[in-house]
Amino acid sequence: MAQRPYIVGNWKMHGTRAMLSEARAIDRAAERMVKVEVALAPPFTLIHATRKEAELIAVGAQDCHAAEGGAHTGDISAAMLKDAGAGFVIVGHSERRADHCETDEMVRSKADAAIAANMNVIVCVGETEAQRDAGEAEAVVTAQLAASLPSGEQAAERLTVAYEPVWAIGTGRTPTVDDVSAMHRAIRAKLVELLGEAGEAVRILYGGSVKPDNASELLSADEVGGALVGGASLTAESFLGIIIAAA
Ligand code: G2H
Repeated sequence: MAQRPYIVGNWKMHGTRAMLSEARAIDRAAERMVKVEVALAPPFTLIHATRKEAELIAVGAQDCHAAEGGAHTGDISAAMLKDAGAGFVIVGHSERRADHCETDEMVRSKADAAIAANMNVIVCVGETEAQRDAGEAEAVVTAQLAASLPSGEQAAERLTVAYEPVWAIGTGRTPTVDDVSAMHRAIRAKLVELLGEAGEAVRILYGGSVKPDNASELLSADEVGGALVGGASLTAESFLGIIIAAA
């Protein structure tokens, strides 16, 4: 049976408790949207409350530390996130790779930590505009993928990949459908090379300026199994527009 589209909202560093009403509204509507799998990744501070407010959608985190615990001031482990109600972790988002100098090796360690805590993981990859202009996009993305994927037997079944071209994030610019298709086919081929048959079932999301009015087109591209949505996930109205487009 074909997998349902997976639509994940990434609230980034947005949201205080006042935003829980948006999570509640998304959750209530998700009840009627059996054709789509919906998830939200609020900031750490709202994970527990979102889990309590939103009964149907999946709730996750935007990052975790690679260690189980210890003297890491200001950091948070996968087990702590799970305890707070998170079922998945996003790792390797380009904003973290840029703001926190996260390498592929660090991303892989975080993904391994999430899986060790029995959580699902969304591993993000994507090229910069300069890399695309230089004709290096596929090589960059498949190399990132090979170096960032979690290891171990459980990896494939707990893994989702998100392709997010850095130049499309929060800019309102998106690749063409043909470009998205080409990159997602390349990612699929790499997943199969790395994971064997299990790589066929790993969902590949597109992320970067997904909006209600372009979601349907972007989701129609080859091998696109859903979307990772930033700005347009901050209100129930726009996020539901994307969910409806995916249904
Ligand atoms: C890409 C995306 C969410 P936005 O980062 O991960 O954000 O939809 O705002 O481009």
